[in-house]
Amino acid sequence: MTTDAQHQQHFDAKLAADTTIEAKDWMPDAYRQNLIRQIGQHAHSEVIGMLPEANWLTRAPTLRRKAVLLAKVQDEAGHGLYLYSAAETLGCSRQDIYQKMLDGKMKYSSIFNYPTLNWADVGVIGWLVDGAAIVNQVALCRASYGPYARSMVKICKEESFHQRQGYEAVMALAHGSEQQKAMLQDAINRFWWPVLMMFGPSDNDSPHSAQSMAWKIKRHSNDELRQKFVDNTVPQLEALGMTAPDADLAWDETSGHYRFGEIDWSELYQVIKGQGQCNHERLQAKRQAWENGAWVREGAMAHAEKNRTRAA
Ligand code: BYC
Repeated sequence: MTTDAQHQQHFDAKLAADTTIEAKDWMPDAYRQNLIRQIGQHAHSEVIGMLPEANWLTRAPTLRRKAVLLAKVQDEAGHGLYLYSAAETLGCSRQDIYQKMLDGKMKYSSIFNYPTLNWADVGVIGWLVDGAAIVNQVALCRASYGPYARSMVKICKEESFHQRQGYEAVMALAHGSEQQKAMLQDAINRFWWPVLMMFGPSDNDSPHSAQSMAWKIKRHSNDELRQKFVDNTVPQLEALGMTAPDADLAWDETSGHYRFGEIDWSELYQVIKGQGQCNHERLQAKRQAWENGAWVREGAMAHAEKNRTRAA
């Protein structure tokens, strides 16, 4: 008979050999719960993340921009689906974690609690928000849990398209009228710091990081990924002729990285606690959509039941 100690030994050996853990493999319960937490939050972020951009679907400046944005928003729903499916392989129910999100008992990314006030915000989301998401998710392609890592590979390919369409949209504004340039700078000013907060609290204040890194779910710490994002993005900002709202942002020859100012952590914690500008509005929109979709779920379930009875 295999004992828990032997199971644990086998699990540890797989992690040490960088072999993925699969759904049917034995895994410590804390590893399973931690994954449900992270993947669930990640899935919720994808579907809540559709809302700020969807706000501009009816007001996109051209038909081409509208078609591109529609495709992007639809991609985000697809990302949610891959991630809810990955979470389900761990034994949780999709409906249960979705309900926890609707009840405010499970988190989603802080970034989606900021409003999209003008068209430039949509470009900035593609460029900066998806840009930050890629830095985080490329690392997750090597997460130790197979279904999560594989979903990340497909998601990263699509995010990469999203990031480029965002950059193309902001480039058009950066080469436009003085009014368009001002609109873009305003969007960057509002989104810059919240985007840096997407990477989570600093390493010293991140309760999950050490264990998640030991389990090889996270391959880099929150601060490492944040730094990588800043290093990637500042040259893009300069190419656009725009600035970041950070007087301390400067190239540091010695470290070979950009130095940046102190993040207002109290703002991140306020937003995470549900007290951001749009927390209430976002959850309200999702609750409403859930209620409005009741007839679709009932119809789909009745259809499935009918097929089951026929097959029996
Ligand atoms: N916002 O110990 P920590 C997208 C929470 S969607 C909210 O560092 P961890 C897109 C954290 O969950 C892409 N909560 O945690 C979609 C934890 O709370 P609990 C979204 C945050 O897990 C549509 C507590 O704070 N990407 O790109 O080791 C349109 C302590 O933190 C945040 C993902 O979801 C935050 N920013 O590390 C456009 C990536 N930061 O559970 C674009 C997947 C921290 O103890 N997730 N918290 O209650 C991760 O990589 C990790 O979960 C994090 C946090 C780096 C976010």
